[in-house]
Amino acid sequence: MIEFFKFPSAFGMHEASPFVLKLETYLRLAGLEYKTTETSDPRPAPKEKLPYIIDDGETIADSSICISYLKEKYGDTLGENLTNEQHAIGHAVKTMLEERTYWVVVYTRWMMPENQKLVLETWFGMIPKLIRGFITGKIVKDMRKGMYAHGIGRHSHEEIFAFGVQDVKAFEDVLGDKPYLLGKTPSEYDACGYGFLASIMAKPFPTPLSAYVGNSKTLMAYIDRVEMKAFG
Ligand SMILES: N[C@@H](CCC(=O)N[C@@H](CS)C(=O)NCC(=O)O)C(=O)O
Repeated sequence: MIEFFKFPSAFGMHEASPFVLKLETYLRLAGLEYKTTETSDPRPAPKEKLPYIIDDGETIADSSICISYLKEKYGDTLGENLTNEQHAIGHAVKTMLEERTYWVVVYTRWMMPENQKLVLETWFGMIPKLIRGFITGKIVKDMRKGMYAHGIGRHSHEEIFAFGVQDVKAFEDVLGDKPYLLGKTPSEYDACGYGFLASIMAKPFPTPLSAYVGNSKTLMAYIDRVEMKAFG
């Protein structure tokens, strides 16, 4: 059976990481059986990040590489009716969410002072107080460095959220009045769409971006629809 490695649930979500939530949603939409192992520490993971899976003794890391592996091994029933053009649109939307919108989520959780406090208490509260500040200080510093290297960290608060709103608006426009991103049935791209939109809507982190999504009937209905289909 596929062994799926994820973070423990947090903030009232199945999973707080958009990438982990994406892969779990894919596993469920594809009807693949898996067993979950929760870990708070991604450092022993093959790429020092979650998610990853172990299947038949093979370890595969990175949500997209896991999905390619699963499609190859178990068949791609979700995407079988999609045209090359639809795959290209799905790929572009997915890459937008993962390579840019993701950083708006990182900024939201790690750089906005009230959210950072909650994240550190939730994820690192179990570390003895004496050394906690030292460890979390280094994590936040590394996160800030990563954001600066990516480029998002060079923008103002307003500019960062303007980018985020542009992204989800683009998602909303591609979705239109279809039930799923590319048509009547869900595909791997909906696993990604749900993973990111649900992460943006995590209750404890209100932002201009969650306000935009929360005010969009189309996006809120979409989140509910994919959630219901995958998690029931
Ligand atoms: N490209 C990777 C990204 C995974 C990723 O960034 N995971 C984050 C959580 S959202 C992580 O494990 N971070 C831990 C760390 O960087 O130390 C994927 O698709 O799986």
